[in-house]
Amino acid sequence: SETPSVRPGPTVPTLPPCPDLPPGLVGRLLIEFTSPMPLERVQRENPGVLLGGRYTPPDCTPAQTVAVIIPFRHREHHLRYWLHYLHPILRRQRLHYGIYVINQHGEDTFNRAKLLNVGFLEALKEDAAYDCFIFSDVDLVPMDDRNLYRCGDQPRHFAIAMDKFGFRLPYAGYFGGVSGLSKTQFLRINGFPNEYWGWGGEDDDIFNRISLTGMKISRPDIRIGRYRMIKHDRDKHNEPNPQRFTKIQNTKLTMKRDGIGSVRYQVLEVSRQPLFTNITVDIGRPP
Ligand code: UDH
Ligand code: NGS
Repeated sequence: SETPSVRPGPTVPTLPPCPDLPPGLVGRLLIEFTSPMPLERVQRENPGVLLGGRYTPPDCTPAQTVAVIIPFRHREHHLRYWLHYLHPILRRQRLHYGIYVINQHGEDTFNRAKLLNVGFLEALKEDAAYDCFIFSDVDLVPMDDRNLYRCGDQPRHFAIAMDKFGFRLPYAGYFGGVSGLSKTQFLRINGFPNEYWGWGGEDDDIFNRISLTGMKISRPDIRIGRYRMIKHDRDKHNEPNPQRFTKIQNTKLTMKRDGIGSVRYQVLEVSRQPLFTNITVDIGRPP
């Protein structure tokens, strides 16, 4: 009798793991928002980015798959600067990543944290391999590429030294701007609150969720966690939420029922652009 011969298939070259400290970082960066930034230019300068804003390093295998989630409405010109600066930085950081812009449909009151919950779920629908989630405002650009956009054993706060706060943390429990949680950490806190309509407090609620589940915020060195914010006026339909002060007193009670397990929304459009995936959602309106 004959034994079936096992024919070796074509050899798939396996890349070595990416080094813990990416080579070729440049450190402090010059960030400015003066001349306008045409999207065509940003596309031309980032030919390695795949449709939908996906990227994989050509020379190594990263340990994590990172979804960058941006809450969004009517900030196209901020997004162009963000893409211009961030794609080269994330590439130098040797990240395997995708960019998801979560665009709130309609003109009802804005809800940042609910959009971030939507981003978590929708990114996972696009690629079940995502295991690290970076939540970034569209108007915040890091001034140092050593501020690595990846997850660790504790939730991470990246935007700790913003120009508008004199490059200092405004208060010890500040968790706004840019933050990162692994999939496990995000699920442990039941995701983010869905019930903060309008400006303020949702980041403090997230901070409370993290503390209440016994986790600790990790932060970069203050000299590295520097950010420039693109100056802007207050948006329409994102007025300060008068309920925010009482709401952040009640996180312990509300986090069990309000979070990733209870988020309701309707996806209206998923559009894969050259430098990002644009997901337009109806998230409803305040009760
Ligand atoms: N966002 C939008 N569209 C909106 C509102 C918010 O895209 O209409 C997103 C965007 O990613 C933004 C983030 O939500 O970066 C946070 O909202 P924000 O920029 O309004 O919050 P911030 O604290 O500003 O930066 C509040 C108003 C400050 C007015 C200062 C006037 N000098
Ligand atoms: C706190 C807000 C946070 C906000 C932070 C910085 O007071 O949501 O200020 O705001 N918390 C409450 O309102 C309860 S900033 O200076 O960026 O406008 O992120």
